[in-house]
Amino acid sequence: ISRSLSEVDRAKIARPPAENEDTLFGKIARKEIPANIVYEDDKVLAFRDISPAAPTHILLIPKVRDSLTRLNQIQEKHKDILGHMMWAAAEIARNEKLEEGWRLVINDGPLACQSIYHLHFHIIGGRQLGWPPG
Ligand code: IU
Repeated sequence: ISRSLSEVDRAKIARPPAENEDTLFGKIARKEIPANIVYEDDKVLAFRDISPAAPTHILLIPKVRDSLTRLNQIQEKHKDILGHMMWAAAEIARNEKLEEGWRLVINDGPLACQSIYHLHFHIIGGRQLGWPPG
């Protein structure tokens, strides 16, 4: 059973998302399901990762996915929201007092283990991080 479950998981990860296909993060952005929100404005939402990889592990998403499924798919029209997300990430890191060091991660696509196709930045810190990542 565990083998077939992991095959299902792998299939989900590998499957290219349809543009109109909703994700968990769409539901969180619309407040249809709860999340531990740490930052919000009209464009973006940030909440704590349910399975944290470090003492601070926050996910930052655009509220409207538009066609922002993964970084590989960005278009010129997304430049403003991407700049805003970078600014918000730094603001959140400052709020979390991560000035000694933190990491901004985007897992882009199957080989990078992207599992949810609504663009998200991982804000990770609060401990000594290793390099290179796995
Ligand atoms: P990834 O880069 O697509 O692999 O990141 C997805 C993240 O979403 C991952 O760190 C999960 O722990 C996290 N997550 C979550 O916070 N809440 C959930 O209900 C689910 C995944 I499913």
